[in-house]
Amino acid sequence: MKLVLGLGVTGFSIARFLQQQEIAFKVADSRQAPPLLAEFLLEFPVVELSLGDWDDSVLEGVDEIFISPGIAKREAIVVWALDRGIEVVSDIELFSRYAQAPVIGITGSNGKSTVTQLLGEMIQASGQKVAVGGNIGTPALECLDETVEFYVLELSSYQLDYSKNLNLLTGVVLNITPDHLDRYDSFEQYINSKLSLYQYCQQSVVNIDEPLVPKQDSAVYFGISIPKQEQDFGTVTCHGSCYFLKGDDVLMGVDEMQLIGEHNVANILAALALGDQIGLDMTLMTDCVKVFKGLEHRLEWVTDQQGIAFYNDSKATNALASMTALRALIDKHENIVLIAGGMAKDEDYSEFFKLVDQNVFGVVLIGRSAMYFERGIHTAKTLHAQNMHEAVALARGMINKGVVLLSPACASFDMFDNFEQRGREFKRAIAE
Ligand code: UMA
Ligand code: ADP
Repeated sequence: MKLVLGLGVTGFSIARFLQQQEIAFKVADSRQAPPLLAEFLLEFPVVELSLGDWDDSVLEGVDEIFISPGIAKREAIVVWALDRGIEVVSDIELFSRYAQAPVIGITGSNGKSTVTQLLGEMIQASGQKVAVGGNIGTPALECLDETVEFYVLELSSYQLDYSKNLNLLTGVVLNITPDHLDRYDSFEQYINSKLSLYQYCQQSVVNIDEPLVPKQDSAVYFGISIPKQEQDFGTVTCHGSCYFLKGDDVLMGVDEMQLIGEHNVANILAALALGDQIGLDMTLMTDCVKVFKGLEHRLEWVTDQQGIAFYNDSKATNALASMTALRALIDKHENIVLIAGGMAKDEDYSEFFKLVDQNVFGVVLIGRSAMYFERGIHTAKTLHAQNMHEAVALARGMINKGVVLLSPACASFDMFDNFEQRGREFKRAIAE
């Protein structure tokens, strides 16, 4: 008997898959009312379901557990299972046992979704059938299909932690900065979790600018500077213009990409390196880059209204992500008004405050962290708003020309369901 732990989208996809395979299973979730409960009861009326505080009796007769990534290793149920010698594995590992086509794995602290989506679009443009999934949103098991020719999976450290046997054609750890430290005993543990991806890769792509990723023989490298070897990817600046390179070959101008910011230059280089490694045509890939507009809520240009450009960067839930967005905009715009705040992370915001003070004209503060941010910001003008409509109205009133950027540097749960809802409210407020 298998046990499915967690009834979010991952748990649901595992249940569906096991049912299809006619493998017996039961389900447990530590929440009394997990998000997909009603749908589950409708679709699986006779499957045994345990809700609420973990109880070790649920492990009786279980020979393997398929676990959702949101459940930490320190949770009692995981500790009990491991004590009893029961295997605890991710949905990604289950997926790997059945996937017939090559799988490309993408992890890192930032940029995963952007690179995953762009590579998916490149493969699709090459006329091959591709399925894109994993941490980006669609659970990997939902992607399984015999007609698929390539799988591109975004992998979180949580998913890697519960995996032991993946089979990846190639993969990349884009970058590593402190994140999810509530789940790890140390930063080193988080680094090792990310780096574990490479042990499953037949080939690999490595960011030469990321000192935390060890150099590897036969890897393809990417980085912002001029490539050292002919198979590597980088950039060069010549007479004031910057170009993407493979070895010595100029691929396209950086100003031809739709995305903005140096972080996106790195993301594009990573996608080009992965695509090249799996044999995609270079012109076809650069054509994709030229039209790729990025994902919703990631430094997404919304509209220009009377000289003010609005950007939605609701996905920026930590200081570093918001600093990345600000750095992408400050060179091009003089007046920036930032909408920030929410549930602050347990991290040091001092560099973020410094960048704001040096480069931002005004800040509209929202959410629980508003007073904390107010104390940290000294020279930029600050205002407070109770909701997104008020925030947009106040931000618009602060400048005649320039940029209004929603980049909260905080989680959204104090005012919104998730970062997507926060971003959509921002866009609705602008439209109204
Ligand atoms: N939870 C419980 N008890 C349980 C099970 C879950 O309290 O028994 C809680 C978890 O602590 C967590 C929440 O429920 O706070 C959701 O966890 P989950 O594992 O059930 O989540 P899913 O709905 O299955 O979604 C997961 C990923 N979520 C997490 O890793 C927390 C989704 O990534 C992913 O898109 C989806 O699988 C498909 O692969 C989200 C995410 O926030 C976007 N990921 C983190 C990130 O990107 O930083 C890693
Ligand atoms: P992830 O899926 O890893 O969360 P996304 O592609 O969704 O990453 O981007 C989320 C945010 O992370 C972006 O809005 C941007 O602020 C920041 N970001 C993206 N790519 C990078 C990168 N290569 N380096 C640093 N920050 C980045």
